[in-house]
Amino acid sequence: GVGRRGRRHMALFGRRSRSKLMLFIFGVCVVGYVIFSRNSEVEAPIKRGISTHEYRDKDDEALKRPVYDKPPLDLNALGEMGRAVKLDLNDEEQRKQEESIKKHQINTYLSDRISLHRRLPERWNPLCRDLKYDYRNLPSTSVVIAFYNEAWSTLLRTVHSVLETSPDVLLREIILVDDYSDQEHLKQPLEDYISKLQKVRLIRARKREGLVRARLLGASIATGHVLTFLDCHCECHEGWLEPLLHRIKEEETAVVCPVIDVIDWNTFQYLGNSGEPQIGGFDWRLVFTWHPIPEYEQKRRRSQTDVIRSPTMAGGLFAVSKNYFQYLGTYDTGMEVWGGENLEFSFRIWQCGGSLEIHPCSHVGHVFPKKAPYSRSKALANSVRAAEVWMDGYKELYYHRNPHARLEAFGDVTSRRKLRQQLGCKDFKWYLENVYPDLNVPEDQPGMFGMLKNKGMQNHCFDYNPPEEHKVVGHRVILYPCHGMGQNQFFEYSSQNEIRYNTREPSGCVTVDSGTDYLTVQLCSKPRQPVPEEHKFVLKEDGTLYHVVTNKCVEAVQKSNSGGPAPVLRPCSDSIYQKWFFMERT
Ligand SMILES: [Mn+2]
Repeated sequence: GVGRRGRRHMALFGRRSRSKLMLFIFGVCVVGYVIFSRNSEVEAPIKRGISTHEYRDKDDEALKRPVYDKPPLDLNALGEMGRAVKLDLNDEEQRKQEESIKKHQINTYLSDRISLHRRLPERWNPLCRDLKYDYRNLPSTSVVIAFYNEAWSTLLRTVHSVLETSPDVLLREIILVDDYSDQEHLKQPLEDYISKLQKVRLIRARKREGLVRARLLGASIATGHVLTFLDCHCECHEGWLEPLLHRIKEEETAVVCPVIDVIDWNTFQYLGNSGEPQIGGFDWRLVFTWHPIPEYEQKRRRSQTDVIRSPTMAGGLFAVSKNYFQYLGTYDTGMEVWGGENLEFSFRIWQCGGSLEIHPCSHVGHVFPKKAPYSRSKALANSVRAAEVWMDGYKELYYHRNPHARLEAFGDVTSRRKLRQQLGCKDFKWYLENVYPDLNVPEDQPGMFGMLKNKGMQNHCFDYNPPEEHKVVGHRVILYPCHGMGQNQFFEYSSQNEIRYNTREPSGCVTVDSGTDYLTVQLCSKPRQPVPEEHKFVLKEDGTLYHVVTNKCVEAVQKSNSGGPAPVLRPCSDSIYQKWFFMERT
């Protein structure tokens, strides 16, 4: 039964690892905090006095009961069933709405007018409905939600949605971690509000800790077998929790993410869809990326409701066995604020013997803000820590594309490297070959990457600015004063004769803009696929850049038909404007 299982886990790894984790937190972070425990249930390993026998007589419907039922459905209520909302506002109200967007990068003016208990439409794969769960034997979970100056309604909608969609028998508690917010509504008013809610606890950091240490603070007082981390502006879909816990019961070394559905920051429309979710990757700037599920992974899965292996996680939302999280070395507490910690954790999970998965039947809505609400200034140091500990020689591919990262003070990583050694983790080559074979791994042969400079036109380099963050193709390559910062002036000449724009993933390849003499960028062929002839340029010993298909050479011209200097295809000559060379840095 639930009770016996709970106690067994306590005996096995509950108390001891928890106190270790506490010591760790105190030792490393030297953090003071206050705990507001608003209900006494957390002390008892068994929630409520229901015996195994009584459970057995009830059907799944009874076991599925959430901590709280949602209020009766009012289809006319604003935003009900995840519908988009547009308010009819006068000037004054309009001004207030704009202000709220400025402050939170989320339309919290509108959020405040939507029920904290609204329902979401059913958007999961219909097959998910047929999955049965053994509620009596699933592990319990503590949901940890860290926040910093979060708006009232987005935070509390998250809390209510967890309480109203999580089976009472599975949810041990919700732990809210206040990462030293200074806004008034998060002080006494929040304490008063949650004191009326079952199973909700609040813990406050005594100084700004950042996401990583704030989450660990929450984890340190968690009593559930599984830690489920959520962001503080989420809405859980019915049935979101069971698949995560089921998978962890089945495989304790699995770290499982829900499908993250978009909630629009301006209309609060729920944009979940029941199709196949995307998985996580990264590019060589160590920026997280989304991708469709690769074919080899589709073949591995036996059913559409099977978990999907993912090379990386987006960051905010996942469930992990508390015991396994501890074994893996929790988080890198040397990481500040946020950014980069998701990739570090992803590399560590895979390289140290675990697996990172997305469960297609677990859906959680997340409000993606208009833009990042607080500084990402620490994200660079965090990424460097990830590269230094986990990427071996491949970290050079990152540094080549981000020369300024070499200068970043990233602190001491000795203990993290030691952890890697102690756990006997595999190397990054193994990770790339086995977990992320679709990622193009640049060759970066000496002298064949960096800025592509012209000999005749002084200090002018190939420059490419993709139209959007998520779309690499479609613009023309221009020439621009060389800046040596990598990024949009970074190109790599491959052994397959491509000029690759591969700071992004998937990478782009320079080719001729058809019907013109200008150069543009198209997607490169996939790893192990043949290279299209139009992508082939021969960089000769004398610096000539010869385009094979057109039988022309790349020349720097001062005035292109779009105005500024650009590389164009011209009949080959001895002109110094047709001579090019790579330079790593200025
Ligand atoms: Mn978020």
